[in-house]
Amino acid sequence: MNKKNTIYALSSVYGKSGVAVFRISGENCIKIISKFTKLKKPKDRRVCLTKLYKNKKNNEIIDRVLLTYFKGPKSYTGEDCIEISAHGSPAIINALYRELNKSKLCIEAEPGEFTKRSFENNRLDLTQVEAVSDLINAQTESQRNLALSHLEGNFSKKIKNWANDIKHILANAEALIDFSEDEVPHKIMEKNSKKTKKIINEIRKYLNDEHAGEKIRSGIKIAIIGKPNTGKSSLINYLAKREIAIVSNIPGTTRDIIELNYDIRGIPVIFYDTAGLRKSSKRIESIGIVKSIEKSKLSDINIIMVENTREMRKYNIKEKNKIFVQSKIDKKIRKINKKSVIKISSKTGYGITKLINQIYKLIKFKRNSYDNPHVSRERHRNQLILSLESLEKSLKSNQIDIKAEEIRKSYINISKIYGKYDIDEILDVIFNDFCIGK
Ligand SMILES: Nc1nc2c(ncn2[C@@H]2O[C@H](COP(=O)(O)OP(=O)(O)OP(=O)(O)O)[C@@H](O)[C@H]2O)c(=O)[nH]1
Ligand SMILES: [Mg+2]
Repeated sequence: MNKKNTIYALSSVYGKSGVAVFRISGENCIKIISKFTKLKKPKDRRVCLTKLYKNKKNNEIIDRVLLTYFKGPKSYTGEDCIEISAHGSPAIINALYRELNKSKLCIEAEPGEFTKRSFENNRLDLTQVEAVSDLINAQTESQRNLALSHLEGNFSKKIKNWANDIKHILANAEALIDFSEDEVPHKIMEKNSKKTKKIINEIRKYLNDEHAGEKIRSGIKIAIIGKPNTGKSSLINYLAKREIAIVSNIPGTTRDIIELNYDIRGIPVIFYDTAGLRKSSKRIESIGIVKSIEKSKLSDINIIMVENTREMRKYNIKEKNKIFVQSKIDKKIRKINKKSVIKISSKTGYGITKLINQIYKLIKFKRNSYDNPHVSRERHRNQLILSLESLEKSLKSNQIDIKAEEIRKSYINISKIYGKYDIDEILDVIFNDFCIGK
């Protein structure tokens, strides 16, 4: 990627819409404004209503637009930027693409290139770059909250504080190597150990969060399992408010896993309808059953559909990860006489709210993800663990040079979270998730 190129992209979705937003970033912004408009000197961060000309001499207009100029470095990318809000018509969008291309003043941006420049120009750190992508992909309140908190820098502030403390510990350790003991402050070793222990405890406590952030990002997995014909597919259809799964009174109807994305009071969950569990001689059904068992193991919660207490004993799943449900309660059936078994009907909707409340009870997170943001990616967690392990090793050694080496490793690993060291390979992974215009 050539940093000197001025780039442009449609930042809103292509098609018919109220407004189509084009974004331009780079040193040719002013030239572009003077080529396409009659504006004399655009003011920084001021919106102006103006005509965009295809040809200024014969007053050939592309559209009447709102144009905002952001002078670098105080812009999203850190470079001169323009945002053009045109009418959202495919014809106008196409004309703008054509004319911007023809001007040779800018080239079309690659996915995530605006944000990449923002990172390169120190406008955003790596956790904030990731948060931009998460915010765009956010479907629920908790995802929006978490992404926004990371974008505001709350998470990296926390990490940078630890990194800063580790850097000081490292500086002290280096001083002990380079200078004799009477040249350095009194009891510096003890103070270093005390500080290290404090950081270790804080990071350990912080990581003990049931992976809430990662779950908020990717959705909480809930498998609906049980014997054939117990009403699993009927339940997922009721929740989806449409027929996403085939329902029949023939046991063994469902074979493939069927997914439903769902929002429980802002928390994203994914329900999985699975093949009924039984011994089957049919090949395809058996494959489905193997998949059901795998899905059940990989899920955070299992909704287990049962018809009697005997069936309940078969499921060896932790208490906090399972909910027993008896369906078809609208029919004349023998009700299971246990309060813990939620009785529902997928025909009338009876008991479904109770079931959703019970799920919410199991999945709601203690920590407020905005003010005290969770680790939202495995990448962050892995780096924190590496950093923590090095701190622990540094405490175990009595040799100051080994101590210093471990503290340095700890510092490098924690710094990689917000992007200071060897970040090229991480960048490629992150920007693969981006869309054009961001
Ligand atoms: N009256 C009534 N019938 C239900 C209810 N839930 C399911 N059924 C019926 O029970 C039969 C089996 O329902 P399914 O939802 O296909 O059961 P399943 O557990 O998905 O079955 P498999 O896919 O074979 O494992 C169908 O005839 C449904 O119409 C309910 O709440 N009330
Ligand atoms: Mg089914």
